[in-house]
Amino acid sequence: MNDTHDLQTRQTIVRLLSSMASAKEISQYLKRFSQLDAKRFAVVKVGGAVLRDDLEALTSSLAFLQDVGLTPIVIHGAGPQLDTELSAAGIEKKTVNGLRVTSPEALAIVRRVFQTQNLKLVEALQAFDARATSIVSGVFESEYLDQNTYGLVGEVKRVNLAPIEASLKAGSIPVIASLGETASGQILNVNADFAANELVQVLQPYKIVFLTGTGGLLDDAGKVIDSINLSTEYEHLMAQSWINGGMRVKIEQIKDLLDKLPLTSSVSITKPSELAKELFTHKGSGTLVRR
Ligand code: X2W
Repeated sequence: MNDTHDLQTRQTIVRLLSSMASAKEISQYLKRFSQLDAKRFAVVKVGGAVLRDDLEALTSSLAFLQDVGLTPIVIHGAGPQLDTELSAAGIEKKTVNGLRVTSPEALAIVRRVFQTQNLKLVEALQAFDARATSIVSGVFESEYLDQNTYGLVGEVKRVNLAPIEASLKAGSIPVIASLGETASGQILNVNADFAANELVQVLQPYKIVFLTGTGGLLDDAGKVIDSINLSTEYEHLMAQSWINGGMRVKIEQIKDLLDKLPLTSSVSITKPSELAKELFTHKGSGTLVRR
């Protein structure tokens, strides 16, 4: 780290400290996170929309974590970018159960777009003096989900941690694209939320963060819900008529995921600019889900 960057970092930390919470509160969280094994700190899922709309806040928030000695593991999608590029190539969009039906012609574009989006984030981080490693293959060992229905779409069978561990060992943020490959080397398109869930089950991290544009799960008035305790509120929440289809699925997926993790793990849904606040303050910012 050079001196200018050092100074910038200190200024950023001071600004954050004074705007967010007491120093005592922040150091409590810092201490807790620092005691975790590097692999078990946090998995951060970044949707393609966030890469498109909020790259600067995303980059500075991730770089901030590295500045304070914490290395998140980042897994990203590229949904909206794929929509744009496939449509420009004259390939009509077709989804079944929310998954993109992927032809061989589409896959060539999917691979290119994932590469581009992955490098865009890695380069943005590096321009911010953060260390980041591009990982676009070799993590998600997959099989065809159902070739007749979805084409070249994968279901993750095994997660290979070696590239992630090598990156963490070098103190570099692993930035992983959600592409899978079969035992015979066929690349497959994998839904980024599914890939993140598989990764989380293997790593068992303390924090799982979904970064979205909305900044959290929204209530009937469109306000971010602060926290959800699944052990006491799940039934009540699912009985609410205002919980729409997409949100219902999201809450169910989070419950399934947390059921497979230690009780100390929790899921946060927030936006990039609020990441530090969500991680380092009692009040948080976004929706905290625990069980
Ligand atoms: C997704 C992969 C990208 C993704 C797709 O083709 O859109 C399948 O549907 P977001 O931005 O996180 O939604 N794959 C099979 O999940 O990106």
